[in-house]
Order: sequence, then C-alpha cells, then structure tokens
Amino acid sequence: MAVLYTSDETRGAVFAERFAAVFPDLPFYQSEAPRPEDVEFLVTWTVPGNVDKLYPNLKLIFSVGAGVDQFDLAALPDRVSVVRMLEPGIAEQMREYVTLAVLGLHRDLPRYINQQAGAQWLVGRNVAAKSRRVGVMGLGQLGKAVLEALSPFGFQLKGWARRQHDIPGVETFTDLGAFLAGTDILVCLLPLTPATTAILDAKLFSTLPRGASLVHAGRGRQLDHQALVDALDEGQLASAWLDVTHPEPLPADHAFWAHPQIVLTPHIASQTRATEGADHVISGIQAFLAGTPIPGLVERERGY
Ligand code: NDP
Ligand code: OXD
Repeated sequence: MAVLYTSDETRGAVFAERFAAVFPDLPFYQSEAPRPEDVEFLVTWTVPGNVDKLYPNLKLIFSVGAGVDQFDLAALPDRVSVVRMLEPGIAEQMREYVTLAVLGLHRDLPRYINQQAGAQWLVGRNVAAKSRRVGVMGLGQLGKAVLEALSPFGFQLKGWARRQHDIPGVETFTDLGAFLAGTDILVCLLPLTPATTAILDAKLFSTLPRGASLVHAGRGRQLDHQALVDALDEGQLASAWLDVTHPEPLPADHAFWAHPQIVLTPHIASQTRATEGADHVISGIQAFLAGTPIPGLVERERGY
C-alpha cells in the first residue's frame, strides 16, 4: 500500500512531512512510485489516461482542488472513488473573494477605477444594501460560506441549487427563472458538469433584471464569453467580476482584458493550503481504512 502525490512540489514536501508524522509505515512518493502496483491512493490535479493499467490497485483519487471537473469521471475504473479537497481555507478565501467582489460591484468600483484612469471626479448615487438582491448559484460548501459572509451587510440574499435548501436569512430556489428575475448581483459557485456548462449564457443574462452584475468564481466553461461582452455592451448587464475563464490564461487579444466593465483576476479566489490539505487527505485515508464515510467523496454519476 502506498500514496503517490503528483502535484506542486513545494506543497508535496509539506504533504510528505505530515504523512511521515501520521502514517510512518505508509510509503509516500512524489512524482513517481517505484512499484506502481503498490499505489492505492493518488493525490493529484490530473489523472493519466491509462490510470487503470498504470495503477492496478488504485482505490482513491484525491483532487488537490475543490473542483473535480479536470478528471474524466466516466473513464475512471469503477473500483476507484474520487475525493475533492475540503480543507477549510478554501471556503475562508472564497468568503473573502466574493465579499470583495460583491461589495466592489455594489459600490460601482469598476466605474470609479475607470474614472480615475480618465482623471474624472464624478459622483454617483450609492444604493442601500437592503435594496440590493444578491443571488448565489450553488449552495454547497462555498455557496453557503459566502452567503454567511455576506449576511452582516444587509443585502437581500437568495440561493439556487438543484435540491431545495433551508438556509436562515436566505430565500432559496430550485426554479432558475424565478431566482434570476429577483437577482441584482449574481454569484456563480457551481461545479462544472454537463448541466452547468455554458449556463451563464445570453438567455440567462436576459432573465436577470436590466443593469444586474455578475461575479463568477466557478469554472470558465460555465460562461459564454461572447454573450457576456454582448450583455455588457448592450447595457443588459452593468459589470462583471471574473476569477475564471476558458482558456486560462486568456489570449492576449481577448475582449475581457481591457473591458471597462470587467474586473478580472487570474483564478486566485481560493488556493489549497499545504498542511490543511494534507490533513484532509490523511483523514480521507483514515476514514477509508476504518470503513467510515469519506469527507468530500464525489458522486461520480452526478459529477460533483
Ligand atoms: P459543492 O459540491 O459543495 O456544491 C455544489 C453546489 O452546486 C450544490 O449546492 C449543488 O446543488 C449545486 N449544483 C450542482 N449542479 C447543479 C445544477 N445542475 N443545478 C443547480 N445546482 C447545482 O461544491 P463547492 O461549493 O465545494 O465548489 C463549487 C465549485 O467552485 C467547484 O466545483 C469549483 O469549480 C469552484 N471553485 C473555484 C475556486 C476558485 O478559486 N475560483 C476554488 C474552489 C472551487 P445541490 O446542493 O442541490 O446538490
Ligand atoms: C479549486 C480551484 O477547484 O482552485 O480548488 O479552482
């Protein structure tokens, strides 16, 4: 039995230390295992196409990130389970990022940044938080954490997910149209699956109230990039704050770079911390060995 880690080397060194402390008898390899048939646990961002043949005794794949869309779940052998990263720093950082973005859009930051660049001193009207409706798509660990972080500001909070959720202080929906019609700042925190690919499209933007804004920190493939530019240029949307695009990075001539109504960050909303990430993987292996529920186990058929 062995663990193979194939991701960032610096973080891997921390993983190796934590594993040595908790599992001194469990071999932990970085990059390559001398005997691939010993590998039962793979910690990685990407999985090679021939994983079945390469690691014939593989039991668990741990994603080093919260998302698992980088894996072709349907192509993995049935005997392998997939676990996503749940270290608490991911939700903490997402709370900060989305709060920053929602407040930035609520207080017209893109407009004032542009005014500064043009040496313009023009005063706009502030909107009261209680008059602003903030809607979060995806009510998982991140969507819920973000709603909790936003609650002290007094916004009207809404949430949308596949299943009905009951969150104090948040109006929740399973009907997308009803959710969008009452959302002024839309936050996307959905996992990328076939059902959410290109979900942020022209039809969705036209269902939002005119002048709404978007915060997107899910996955780039969920956004129809041209539809966003069109919606901004036509005035249907006022502004967008994006952390994810497709591809990443964007080509040099992409319209997002210089668009005056777009704030763009290079996929930095949350980053997995090394020690806490290692502890999450260790607790997953401990649960697997004890036969108890594994935190972050992915339902492969639904894709998240
Ligand atoms: P979770 O699995 O905890 O939650 C996913 C949520 O999305 C659930 O509420 C689920 O609904 C909902 N959902 C999934 N599919 C649909 C659908 N078709 N229609 C409506 N709702 C749907 O995920 P996390 O909160 O941990 O993470 C979400 C995503 O955030 C990640 O997959 C990743 O892509 C992205 N991410 C981005 C980062 C960044 O730095 N930009 C960092 C980390 C994550 P239900 O509750 O009904 O099952
Ligand atoms: C993740 C990410 O999935 O950083 O963790 O996007």
